[in-house]
Amino acid sequence: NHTKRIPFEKRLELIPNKVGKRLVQIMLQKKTCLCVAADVTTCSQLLQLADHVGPFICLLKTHVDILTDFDKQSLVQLKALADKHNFLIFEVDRKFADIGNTVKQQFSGGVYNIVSWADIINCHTLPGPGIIDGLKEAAIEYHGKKKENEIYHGLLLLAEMSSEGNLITPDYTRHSVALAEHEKYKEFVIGFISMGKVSSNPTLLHMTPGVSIQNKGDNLGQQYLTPEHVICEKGTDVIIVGRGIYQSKDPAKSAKEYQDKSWEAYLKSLNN
Ligand code: 5IU
Repeated sequence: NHTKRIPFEKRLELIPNKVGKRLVQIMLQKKTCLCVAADVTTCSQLLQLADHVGPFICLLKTHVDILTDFDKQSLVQLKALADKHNFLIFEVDRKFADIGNTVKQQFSGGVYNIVSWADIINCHTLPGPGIIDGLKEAAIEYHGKKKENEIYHGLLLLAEMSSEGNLITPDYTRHSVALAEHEKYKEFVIGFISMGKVSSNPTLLHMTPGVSIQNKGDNLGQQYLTPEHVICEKGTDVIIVGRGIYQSKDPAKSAKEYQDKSWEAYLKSLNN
């Protein structure tokens, strides 16, 4: 964590995955390190939130299985909003955690058909490398037999969690980092969900949940740090903010505030 931060412009040239590249391009264009966690329960709330916070974010994280009225048409509209405001969609809800053969089906099948609309997904590393292989196969099959470096999906590995008492150990994190850094996955794995920088490989992105300007935590184990702390002290790249934005009176205004704080912290961390 003591290595100097490399500017996103430099990292952009090194990142092999298309989604990872696209994300960093958006961050630079819009000057934002903000991902909004849209944990709302209806499609209309989701679309409204996406439209309000869209201008200020690089990424929108969804939990499709908490929507009471999920329908595919709303996803088409969500995609249109992503194009309108220039952000990517991170379907994180699954945190895939099963064996390769099962996650392959969960990713590409079922009512959600995640492979057809999500740009970024994530998974636990608990099952071992087979989980990455299964997801990668599904991504490649969906896009037809193109060259490997044309995979149009990015996978984040869950290297650390924000919740109090979670069972992830430093050793588990190190193994997750080793998987992400493996040559075999460099076209597909774009980084981590972690509490800060866990790898010095400049092609891997770090995204950190448990971020709030106002609060210290909730009554179900969530623990919060400020945008500045996770970017400057912990060295993360993207902050993930849920309730701090969608529960505020004016989500667009709050999103702008988090965007500004995230970008200021990024610029400050370049000089650290
Ligand atoms: N999230 C966490 N912590 C984690 C992981 C995911 O908070 O370790 I992995 C998700 C859960 C929620 C969002 O969708 O990030 C944080 O939302 P709040 O900002 O509302 O706490």
